[in-house]
Amino acid sequence: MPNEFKGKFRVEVSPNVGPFEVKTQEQWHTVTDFEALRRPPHVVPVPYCAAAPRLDGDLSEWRDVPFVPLPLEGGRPSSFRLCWREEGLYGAASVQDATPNAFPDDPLRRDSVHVYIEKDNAFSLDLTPETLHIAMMPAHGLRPGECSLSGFHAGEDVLLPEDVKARRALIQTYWKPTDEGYVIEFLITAKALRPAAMEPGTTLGLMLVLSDDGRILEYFRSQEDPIAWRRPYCWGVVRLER
Ligand SMILES: [Ca+2]
Ligand SMILES: [Ca+2]
Repeated sequence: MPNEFKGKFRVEVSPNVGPFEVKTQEQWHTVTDFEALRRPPHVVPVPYCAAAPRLDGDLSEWRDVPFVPLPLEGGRPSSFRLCWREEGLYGAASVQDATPNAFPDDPLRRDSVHVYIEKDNAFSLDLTPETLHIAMMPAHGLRPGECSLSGFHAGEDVLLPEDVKARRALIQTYWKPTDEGYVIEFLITAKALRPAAMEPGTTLGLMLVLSDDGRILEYFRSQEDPIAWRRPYCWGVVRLER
């Protein structure tokens, strides 16, 4: 049993709880599949987009961008697309949902698109200052426009300022109802992604979650875990390519 994992976590055998536990900072995590920590995740390329997508709910400019695969669930991915430019990471979600709803106070149990990013792609065992989580939801009143948003940085609700101008400097979104459900287009700006550089070769830990009335329809991640949301080593990996 190694005493070190990736040079930053202490791994100790615990005779009391399961096979062993991993200690990060002040918390203990029981790890039942230690080999999984070493398993290289599926790396998904993110293409460069020559022209900036317009955040307007029209996804025609995404036509040639492949859908983000679902490494664990299999099946045909049909919701998420990503591309990047110097100004940040763009995304589009096309969601089939007969009952789009808007309950921004409870994003995990309602209709929502979640983006989790580990900016240093360190496969950390817990949230760190380099992780962020953005939840995008159909907005109040179900009128097209900016999404209802909540955002967390390192597990704390400090990512998205109340001030609209300051918030748009970090995250820009647009949502629109469609015949099948709704679409969301977003830009997570380079500023929000620092210190990750917007250049070819940059890798980001990434988890995408699509939730319909609290039921998860699609997941982009590399490992199953009931609390994957706070375990970046379970997330997938994307690489910016040109
Ligand atoms: Ca568009
Ligand atoms: Ca719904």
